[in-house]
Amino acid sequence: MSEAAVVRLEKRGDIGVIIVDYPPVNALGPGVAEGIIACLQEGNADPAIKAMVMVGAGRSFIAGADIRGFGTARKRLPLGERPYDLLDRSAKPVVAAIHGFALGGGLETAMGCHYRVATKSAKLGLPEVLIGILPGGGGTQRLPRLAGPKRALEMITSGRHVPASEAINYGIVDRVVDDSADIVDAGIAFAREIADKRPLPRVRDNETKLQEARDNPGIFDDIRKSIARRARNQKAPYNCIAAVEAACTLPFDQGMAREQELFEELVNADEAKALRYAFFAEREVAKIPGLSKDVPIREFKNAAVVGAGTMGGGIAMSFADFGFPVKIMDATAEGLAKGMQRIRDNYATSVKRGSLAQDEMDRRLARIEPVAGYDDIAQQDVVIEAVFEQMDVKKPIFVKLDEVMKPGALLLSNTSALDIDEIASVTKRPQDVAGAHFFSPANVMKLLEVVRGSKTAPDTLASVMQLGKKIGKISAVAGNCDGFLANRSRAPFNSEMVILLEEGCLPAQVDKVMVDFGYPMGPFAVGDLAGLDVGYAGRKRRADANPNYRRLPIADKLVEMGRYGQKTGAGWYKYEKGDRTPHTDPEVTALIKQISAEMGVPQREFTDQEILRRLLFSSLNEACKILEEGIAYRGSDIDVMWLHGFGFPRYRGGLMFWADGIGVRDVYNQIAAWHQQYGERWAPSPFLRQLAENGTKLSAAKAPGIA
Ligand code: 3H9
Repeated sequence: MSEAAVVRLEKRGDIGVIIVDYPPVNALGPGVAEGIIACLQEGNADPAIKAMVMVGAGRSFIAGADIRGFGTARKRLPLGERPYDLLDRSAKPVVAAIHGFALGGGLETAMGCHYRVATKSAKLGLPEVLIGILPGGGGTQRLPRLAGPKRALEMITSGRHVPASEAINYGIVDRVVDDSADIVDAGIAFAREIADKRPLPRVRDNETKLQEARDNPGIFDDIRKSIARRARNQKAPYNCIAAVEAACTLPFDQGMAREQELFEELVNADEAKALRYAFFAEREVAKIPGLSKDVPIREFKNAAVVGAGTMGGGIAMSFADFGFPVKIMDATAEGLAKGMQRIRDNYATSVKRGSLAQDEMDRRLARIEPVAGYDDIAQQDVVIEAVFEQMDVKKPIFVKLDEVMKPGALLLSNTSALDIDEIASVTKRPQDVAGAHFFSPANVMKLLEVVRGSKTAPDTLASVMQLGKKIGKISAVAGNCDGFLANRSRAPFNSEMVILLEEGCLPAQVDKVMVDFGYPMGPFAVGDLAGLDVGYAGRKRRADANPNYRRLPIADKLVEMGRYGQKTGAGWYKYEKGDRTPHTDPEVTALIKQISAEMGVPQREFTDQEILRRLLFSSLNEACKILEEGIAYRGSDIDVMWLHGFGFPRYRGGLMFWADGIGVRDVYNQIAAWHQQYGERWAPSPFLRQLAENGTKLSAAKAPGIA
C-alpha cells in the first residue's frame, strides 16, 4: 500500500481532516506514521486550513503500533521524529476524533494532539503491558499529565480499555459525543470552536497533576507491591512503573528518552515474544480451516442450561454476565433451588469483594430464570446440557431435547470427555449437535472448547464459535476423542504428577515448582479445589475399558478414604474449616511412602527442572499425537487452550511455544530417553519425531492436510 493510500488529508471548508485508513483496525503499519507527518505538514502549509482533525477510517480510530512489526527488521522512526513527537509542535491545532478503539500508539497519537473528542462508547487504553512492552510513544509521559500518575499507573499496568464516558472524568478526553454522532462532523465542529484559541494546549506542558506523585512518591512502591503476585517473573509491568516514575521526576524530554530506554529493554525480550505470539495465536484459533466465511451464523438471543450443578450454574452466569436471558432446569426441584442459591452466593461474593456492583448483580440474576421442565425451554435458541459426566445420563436428555427443542436450535453438551457422536446419535438432528466444553469455574475461565462431531454441520460449528465470542470466551475447535483436545493433552500431566510421588516427590514440592514456573496454583492444590472424585471416576471408566490403563494407586486411595479435596476438608492437603489454604498433611506423606514401598519403586531426589519437564513433556508428547490425528488443527491452538483453560503462564506463550524455546530436537531426545527408562507411556509421538527431524517449531506445526 502506498503512503497516500494509508493516510490522506481531506479539506472540509477551513478544516483539514487527516484520515488514517489502514484496515482492519488502523494499526500504525508501514507508511502510516510517515503519512500522518506528511498530512500534518500539508495542513500547516495550506493557508486555507485553520485547524486539523485526525480520524480513523472504518470501525476504529487507531488500534496501536503494528504488533507484527516488532521483533522484525522493520525500521521505526527515531525519537523526536515520530507523530507522537511532532503533533503538538503543529502551529495549527489538531483535534483527535475518536471512535471504536484508541489503544496503545493510537491513544498516544491522540494524546500528542491538542484536543480529544470521542464517542461515548469508544475505548481508550494503553494495553502494551499485555504484549510485554510499555507505551513507547510518550504514553507513560503524557497519560500521567492528563489523568494523574495514580490513574495512569492503574491503566498502564493493567492495560485496561476505558470507555470515553469514563475517560472524560479522568481528563483524558475533552468532549464526549453520543454514539450516534458522526465522529468526523463532531471533530470538525469542535475544531471550529477552538480554531483561533491560543496558546495551543500541549499535554507535555501541563504538570499540575504530577504534583500528586511529587507529594507522595510512595505510590510507586505501593503499586509495585500490589502487582507483585500477578507480575511474577515479568519485567514489563515494572518498566511501565519506572517510566511513569520518570514522568514525575524528569523534565518531559528526558522522560521521553527514559521511556525509550525502558521500551528497548523489553521489545525483543522472551517475555514480549511470547506475549506477541499469544496475541496472534488467539486470533488464529478463531479461523476454522476449510470453513467458508459465508457460512450463515445462527444468531442467538437466549439460552437454556440443563443441569443446575456447579458447571450448569457457571454456564448460566456466563450468558447472564453478557446480557443474555437464560433458563435453567434440573432433574429435581431441590437441585434447582440449590443451584440458584449457589449462583446467588457467587454473585454476592463478587459484590462483597467489590468487583461487582449490587445493581449489576441484580440485573444479571434477573436474566437467569429457573424453570421446571423441558417444555419451558423448548423455544430457546441454544441449549447446553451440563449434567453428570455419564453417557447413560446424557443420552436420555438428548432424546428429550430432540423431541422438544424448536427446529434450528443448537443442541450442545458440556461433556469434557465423552463421545459427542454417540450423544448426537440419539437425536434426529446430529447436524445441530456439538460439544461446548466450559472450564471450571465456567463464568471465570475464558476457554470454550468447541467439539466438532462427525455430523456437526459447518454452520453449527461456526455458530458455536460465534456464541463463545459473544459471551466473552475464546473459542477453540477440537475433534472428537476421549478427552477431546484440552483434557486429553492435559491427562498425561495429571498422571505424571502422581507418578512423581511414587518416585519420591511430595505434593508441595511439585506445586512449588509449577508456581515458580508461573502457574497461579500448583496442580495438587488445583486438584483439591476441583474435587478429586471427578478424576477418579474418569480413571475408573478408562481402566474398565482398557486393561493396560496405568492406574494411580496413591490418587485412588485418597478418594477411597473420602479425601475429595477442599469440599471434604482434606485431599492432597488438609484444610482448616472455612479456609482454602492448603496445609501439608503428614498422613498423606506417610501414605505416599507406604504405597511407593508396596509398589517397590526406588526413591530418589528430583531437580526442579526434571519435575517441570516430566509434567510438561508428557503432555507435549500427547499434544503431538493429537495434532497428528487432526484432533487439533494447529500447535498454536493447543497453546491457546493451555493458556485459557489451564492457567499456563501467558508470558511463556503456551506449552508448544515454551518447548520451542528448549528446541524440538532436545525435547524429542529427552522423551525418547524416558521411553527407554519408563516404558510405553513415554513412547514418542512419530509426529514429534518428524518435527524434530525437519526442525519445525511445535508452535508452528499443523495437522496433516491443514494449510
Ligand atoms: C503499541 O501501540 C506500542 C506503542 O506504544 C508504540 C511504541 C513505539 N497490530 O482482535 P481482532 C489485527 S503496541 C497488528 O480480531 P477485534 C488482528 O491480528 C499495540 N495487527 O478484532 C486481526 O488480524 P487478522 C497496542 C493488529 O475487533 C485483526 O487486526 N495495541 C493489531 O476483536 C482484527 O483484530 C494493542 O495491543 C495491531 N496493533 O478487536 C491492541 N490489532 O484478521 C491490539 C489488531 O489477520 N488489538 N490487529 O487475524 C486489539 O486489542 C484488538 O485487535 C482490538 C479489536 C480491540 C483493537
